[in-house]
Amino acid sequence: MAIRDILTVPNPILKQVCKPVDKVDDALRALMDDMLETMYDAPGIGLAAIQIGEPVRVIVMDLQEKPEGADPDAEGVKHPRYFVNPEIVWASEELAPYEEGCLSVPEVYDEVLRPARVRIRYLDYNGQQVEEEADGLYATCIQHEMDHLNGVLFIDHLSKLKRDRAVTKVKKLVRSAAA
Ligand code: K2U
Ligand code: ZN
Repeated sequence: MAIRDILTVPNPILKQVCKPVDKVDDALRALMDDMLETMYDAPGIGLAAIQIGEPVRVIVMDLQEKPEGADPDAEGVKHPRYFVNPEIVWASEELAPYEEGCLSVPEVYDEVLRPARVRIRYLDYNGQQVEEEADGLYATCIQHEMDHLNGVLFIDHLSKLKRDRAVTKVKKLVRSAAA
């Protein structure tokens, strides 16, 4: 497993529409392992393959849910999720706001409105088809990550002024980190 560099705006690679995966094999599982290690290191709760420069329709996630009755201060129990070729097959008309952030747009946060509940279909780590409903943070995060697979960032849902300010802020942040 390896921790990979996370691309940041305005890298044009992040605007690519990612390609479906042909086969869930050991090579793809190695990529998903790298994605998960990179996400935990960031830290984040979701990551799309394009964020480490791999233009394929793959997402990893760990919402760090604590099991019922667990010690609130205990180290989060890991609950990794893997999504290959994910599709949204239904979305509620009801919308829900969430203060989003993004590992590719560091230190920028703003409210985005998205469908409150979605039904998703995907292949899991072993290539088995899964179909399930998501709500709350799970619904927000999967929609945020699926936007990445279509070259869309959460700042693309904001005004041009806010988007331009976000990109300027990240460019300054990256420049000062490199100095
Ligand atoms: O795509 C990414 O960069 C991963 C995001 C996932 C995410 C974005 C918006 C809302 C929920 C999840 C990162 O994990 S950003 C860090 C973060 C962590 C918890 C809640 C919100 C954002
Ligand atoms: Zn993101």
